Amino acid sequence: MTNAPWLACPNRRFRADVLAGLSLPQKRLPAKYFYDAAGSRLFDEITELGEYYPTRTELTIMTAHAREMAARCGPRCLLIELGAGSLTKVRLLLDRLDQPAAYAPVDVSGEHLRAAATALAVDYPALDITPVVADFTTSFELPSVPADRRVVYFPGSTIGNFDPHEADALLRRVARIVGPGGGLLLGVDLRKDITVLERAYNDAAGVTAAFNRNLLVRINRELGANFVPDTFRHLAFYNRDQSRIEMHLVSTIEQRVRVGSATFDFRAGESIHTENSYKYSVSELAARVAACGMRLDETWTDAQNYFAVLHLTA
Ligand code: AVJ
Repeated sequence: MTNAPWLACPNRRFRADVLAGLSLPQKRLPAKYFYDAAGSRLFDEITELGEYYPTRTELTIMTAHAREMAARCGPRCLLIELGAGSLTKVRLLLDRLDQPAAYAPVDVSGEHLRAAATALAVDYPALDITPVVADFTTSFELPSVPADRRVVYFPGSTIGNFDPHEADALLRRVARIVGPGGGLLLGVDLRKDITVLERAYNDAAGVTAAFNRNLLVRINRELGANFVPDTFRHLAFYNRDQSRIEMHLVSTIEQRVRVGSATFDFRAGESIHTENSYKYSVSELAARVAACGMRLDETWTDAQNYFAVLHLTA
């Protein structure tokens, strides 16, 4: 396992993004900042909730079809995982891959990634594991190992966190990273009954609310702000026109908040838009992906058609 010395000045970028986002007429914060150590733990808790079907459903699909997926990846592939998190799903793939050249999980949450990679190395002693601590929406360095093919594994419907034009840009970058003939194994949450969608982001135990508010806790700690998280209410709903779940933090009172030396005023009821989670249909996604230079090779889904895993070729 090698170390990742890059990721320069992460706080400066965080500060700039927060100040810019809170200055917009509709205040917003980038969802990628949810994943500090506490946020990553809370997200792992979300994946265990009864209401949150995506992780469980994707795991079911992966379990049922891991052999075919690994066969599609081919022998001696370099597997690059984007937004790797806790490295749970990839094990199903690693168990079936034919002599993988290396595995490079990429994630912004450095501590969390390193701990997960260390645990993975215990179970896969022969595997070359190179964790890359980086924001995969910017350029990052990959290990230069000889491989027959490069495959990007992008599970969890993280693609859903990107606005359509950003998703296109990311898909084009993936096509470039893997090169002609390379692959993309993409997990995506599908459109479905709105009550099922909304329940998944409004769990009874309040874990998603805590996950959402933790962003303010993180801003307080890392940027010297004085948010009172309890004065912000968790709001999550499905926006039909945009086919997306929106998460917001709604100020319950009129207040002024300081972030470093800047101040921001909130009206009672004013929100910070913290996340979009777009829901796709397979045909729409296939069209998007085709426009980005890849073709749909295979689709696997669950019995309820809640979630899909796609194999695409660049
Ligand atoms: C990590 C993108 C899959 O959109 O469902 C879970 C994160 N946000 N609950 C999602 C999330 C609120 C999430 N993904």
